[in-house]
Amino acid sequence: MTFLRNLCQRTLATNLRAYSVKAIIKKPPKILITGGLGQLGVECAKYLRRKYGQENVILSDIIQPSAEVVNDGPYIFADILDFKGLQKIVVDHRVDWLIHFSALLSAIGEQNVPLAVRVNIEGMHNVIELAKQYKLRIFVPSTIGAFGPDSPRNPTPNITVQRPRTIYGVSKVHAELLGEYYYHKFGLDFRCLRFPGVISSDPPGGGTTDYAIAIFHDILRKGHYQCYLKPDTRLPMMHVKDALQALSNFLEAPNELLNRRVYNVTSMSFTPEELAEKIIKYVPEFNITYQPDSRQDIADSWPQVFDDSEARRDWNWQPSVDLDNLVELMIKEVKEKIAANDC
Ligand code: AKB
Repeated sequence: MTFLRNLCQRTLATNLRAYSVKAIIKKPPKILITGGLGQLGVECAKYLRRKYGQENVILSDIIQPSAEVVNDGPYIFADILDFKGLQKIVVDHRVDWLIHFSALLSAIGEQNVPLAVRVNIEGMHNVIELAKQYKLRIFVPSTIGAFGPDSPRNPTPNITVQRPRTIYGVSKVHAELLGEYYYHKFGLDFRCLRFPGVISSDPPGGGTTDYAIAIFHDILRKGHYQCYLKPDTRLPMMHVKDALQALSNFLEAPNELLNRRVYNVTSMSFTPEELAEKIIKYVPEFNITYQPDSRQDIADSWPQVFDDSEARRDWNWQPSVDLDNLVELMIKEVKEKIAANDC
């Protein structure tokens, strides 16, 4: 009896050891990030390299990278409009996951619609076919901009009327639907998060929510900010730290947990006036003026409060940065950025 019990315990221990060794040596995914020199790419690469190893995350774009980017890890040229070139990269680097950031944002897209169609729509066709051919897991960000004036704005649920009025929004609805279609038709592991305005210390890149980044840069440099939205324009927002946390948790979430391929995520909602009131605590002498331009029409058609309860329920999404933390973090991070650039 004792012999049998000892034998069972030894077998169990061996199995457990084998299991944990297997868990430890599980091969990390090889990840390719397109549009890597946009707002999210560099920070995303840093975040995922800490998790999966420096060599396993390849940043790509068609732009010349800074020395800092090159020193941080693998960086390659990749044109999302060149299908063959993308095939070569996936084969040469044995890519498993694709994070497709390349896109023209809402305000800049309106200034060059043909280019937005090429980059946002044709580019999406290429990467989705690529992901299907090579059985890649593919992440494509969508946005609050995928909603329009007919959508409920407060709150905006996961499934509702969309009908956006910008080419950016139209291209994102197209990406969402195409991804869902490839999932149902071909079993493609397509994953998509609808992000609110993402706030990071990197300079803004042609979006409508970018006032919430520009305000910190202008106030800390000049003590004054002229806002292109009205003071009471409420929009959903999140700090980049939360955006990357959401992206990474969602990419790792087991398929069985996902009831959808596209989820809303958010952290908070505020107006320029409310943001300015918080900033005054740190920079009491600053001054803000308002001169709304064409971006006001875009903002007025977007959600004010985003309902992300499905993401919270299905894969346990939880933001960690609220408005108070956001202002504190941004003051610190933008000060550091300004100091580094002035050196
Ligand atoms: C934009 O303002 O265009 C983007 C977005 C909300 O997708 N930041």
